[in-house]
Amino acid sequence: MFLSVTVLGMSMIATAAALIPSTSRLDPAPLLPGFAQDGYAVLPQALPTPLLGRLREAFDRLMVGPIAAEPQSLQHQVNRVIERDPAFLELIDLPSVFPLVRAIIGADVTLAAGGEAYSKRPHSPAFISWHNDFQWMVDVPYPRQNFWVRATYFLDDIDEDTAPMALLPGTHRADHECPADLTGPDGQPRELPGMVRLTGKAGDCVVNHTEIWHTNTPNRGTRIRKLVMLTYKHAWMRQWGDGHDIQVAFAETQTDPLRRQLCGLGDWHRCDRVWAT
Ligand SMILES: O=C(O)CCC(=O)C(=O)O
Repeated sequence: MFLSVTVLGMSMIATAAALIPSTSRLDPAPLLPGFAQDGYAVLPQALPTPLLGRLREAFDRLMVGPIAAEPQSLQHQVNRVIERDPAFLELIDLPSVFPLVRAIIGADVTLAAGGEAYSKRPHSPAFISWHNDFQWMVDVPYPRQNFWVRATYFLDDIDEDTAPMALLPGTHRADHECPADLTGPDGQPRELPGMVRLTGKAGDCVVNHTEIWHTNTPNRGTRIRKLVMLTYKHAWMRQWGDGHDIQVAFAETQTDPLRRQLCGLGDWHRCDRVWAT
């Protein structure tokens, strides 16, 4: 028995926003019920075309070194991308995505890390199987509150063969962790009833609750899968360490109050309840 939760919502792409012009400011209200039910939302064409072009250029430039150093790695990763190119920095408060993140987390929203670029090579198995992101935490009961939200930007089209992330809608509300038997003996994710593969077009964005059960899938295609991920949290949580965390010197270069807050500046104990958002 793979799935014992009773909360598998199946509205899937019903959570998707109606097509929106990517330069306009997103109204998050219509998306919130679907996000609460399913644990994710799809924002088609969230990236303005000129920004998508600059992101692609920056992504390819940043990946040259890591790919040359370890060509056989299943996946290559560059951390703290917002510090490395202004195109990535633009994503942190993007009007077509950030209002949803702000609405989910709340006024004390901050970045959980400096953003990651991920390059997954063709003809490669899944590099990670079914999990919820804070599965390793002990003594934090389920169902869990919304700790973190992740925004994943597609820099190229992603079809069923291009290693789409897959998830099980509604499992962010499960009363237990993601079971180990969702992974086969070969370490690869099993096919599960109700699983949704997050395919889409270049420029799309997926926002997900990080406790939803999710997995990578094999890249059976001939193209590299290119994603950029930003994660957000409450101000009272620590950033992810291990080279992911935004450097204070970089944060101090920001002048916009919201960006300074997002980069972790300012007290987390704002007893006056005054936030930049
Ligand atoms: O990149 C993917 O397809 C999934 C990544 C994932 O599961 C994770 O980072 O937690």
